[in-house]
Amino acid sequence: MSTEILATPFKLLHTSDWHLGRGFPGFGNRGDTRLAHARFQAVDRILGAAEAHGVNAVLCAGDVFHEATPSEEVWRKLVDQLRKRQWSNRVLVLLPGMHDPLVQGSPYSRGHPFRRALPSWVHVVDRERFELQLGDRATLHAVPCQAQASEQDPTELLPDREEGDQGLRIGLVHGRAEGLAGYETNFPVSREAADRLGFDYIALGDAHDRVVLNPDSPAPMVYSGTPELTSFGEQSAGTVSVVMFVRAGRKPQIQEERVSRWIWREEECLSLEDLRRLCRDPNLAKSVITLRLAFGASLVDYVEVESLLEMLEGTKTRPGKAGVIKLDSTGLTLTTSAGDFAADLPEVLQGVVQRLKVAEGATQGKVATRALLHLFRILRQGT
Ligand SMILES: [Mn+2]
Repeated sequence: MSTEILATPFKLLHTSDWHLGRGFPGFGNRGDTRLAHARFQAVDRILGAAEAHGVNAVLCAGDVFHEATPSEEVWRKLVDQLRKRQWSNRVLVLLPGMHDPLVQGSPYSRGHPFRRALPSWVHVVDRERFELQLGDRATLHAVPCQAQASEQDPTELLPDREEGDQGLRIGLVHGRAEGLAGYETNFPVSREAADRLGFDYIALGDAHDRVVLNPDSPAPMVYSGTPELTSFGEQSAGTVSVVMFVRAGRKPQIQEERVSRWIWREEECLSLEDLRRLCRDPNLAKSVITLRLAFGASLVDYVEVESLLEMLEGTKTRPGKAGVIKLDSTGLTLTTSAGDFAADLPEVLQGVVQRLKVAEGATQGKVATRALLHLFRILRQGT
């Protein structure tokens, strides 16, 4: 194959696993809607990045939607976002994945109102051997998922390079490559497919982390990863790949570009000072946090803990400093001591405090401790 320099470099933006319509019920109502909305916002940034880089094509390698039959609200939102762009020399290709396979009733099926509403520059991989000419030098070959599970390797349906074919050949499939957790259970993907079949690049979807399968091979197979994280376990998600072909027959340059906004963090505070430090963190507003508290606090400290948590979580009248937060305070204990209350308390209250302190050691001890906390708080407010 010749290695002539292309008159103009050919550029792709590869993304996958948008999971539009995904819910996040573990984060409460506010967290759920913010994180669901964040996925659409990521799509806007991806489309913007495609324009900024002047790519010829954007490939989304499956799991565009979180479900096979997303609600009209979900697919219409995507349509609205796409229709805001007026692309004339750039295409977007959407591939059905495991979550959103091409099945009956799918928005990808012909005749579905989603298809009719899409702008003309959006292409849907709606047949088994999908082929699309990208500019005058490249051809895209794509294979859709047609079920939520299958033992078939989708790359087996990709055509081999024909003799004398000097063009760029791009593959687009969704599945789990050899060596990744879960391989062989669903849509297994051979790591050698690009090499064996004469592809210049195979864009993969399914893994949410970014993975370059064969970095030393001239024919890269890459998972771009999900553009916005969906869980705490995802270490290297949040990017897209900008792929530039400068010379025919030579390995493309692959640039990783961050598009995620949200930072997912699992935090544990083992002291009040840890919690104070977290509250000063400049990235709180764009953080999705699970916060575990595991320390004992005196009455004075406990009151501060409560106000810091209120600041993080927000109230009905004030937004929280944390973007999304899920709190586990089962490890927070309240300890009271003799010096918690002023010595000049009215006699009747001193008696109450003493009786509650005795009650703390009894079977209903927790109730007594809460009562002491309430009394302490009321007395502080009064001074
Ligand atoms: Mn996925």
